[in-house]
Amino acid sequence: MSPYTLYLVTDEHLSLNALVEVVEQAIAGGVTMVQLREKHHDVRAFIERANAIHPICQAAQVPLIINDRVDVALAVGADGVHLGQSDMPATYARRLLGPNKLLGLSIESWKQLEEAKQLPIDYIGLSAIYPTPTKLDTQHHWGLDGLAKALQAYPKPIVAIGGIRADNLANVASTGVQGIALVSALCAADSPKQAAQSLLREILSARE
Ligand code: TZP
Ligand code: MG
Repeated sequence: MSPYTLYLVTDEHLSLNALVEVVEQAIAGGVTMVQLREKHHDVRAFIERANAIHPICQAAQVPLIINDRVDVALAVGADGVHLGQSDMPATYARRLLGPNKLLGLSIESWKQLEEAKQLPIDYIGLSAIYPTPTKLDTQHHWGLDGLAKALQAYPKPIVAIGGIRADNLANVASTGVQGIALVSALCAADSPKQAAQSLLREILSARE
């Protein structure tokens, strides 16, 4: 199974205890990748939160990706970084991270997707598939058609993100996209473990 298959992106509003609980449960339910996404914490708290979930990811051999910050990823020995368009340029990030860390980049337009073909990255996050209350400033909504065209246009793995929930996940997965990234469908679930189990089952059966 691709490591991108069921990709948990953590909700920045979770307390430290709740974050640990969500990551533990989501991994127990089958998530294949975890991104620690922090937008408002200072760097010290970011490192503290990364250190709290890193051993859980390591024990399960689930890669831990750090959002935005190459320095935090290097400091805690995470498995990779996910960059946005206003973060450190991918070429610099690759130089600092070396060849073996995973590097992802959020793509919000066709122009950015074309540019990404030349960059030293491992995958792109196609942002956003649908509008979502989790991130209110999304620029472009790709929809299923845009996703299908992006899959034809871009040679490396694509992770779909934005507004994907239990009721539309099968449609997204049936495009053949390599990964599906979710914040609220996992972090706001009553049981992140059960949510991960059933979402993973749906992805795998939609791909058949
Ligand atoms: N990037 C694009 S949309 C998004 C991010 C981080 C949020 C996705 O959250 P949800 O709750 O899965 O719609
Ligand atoms: Mg970012």
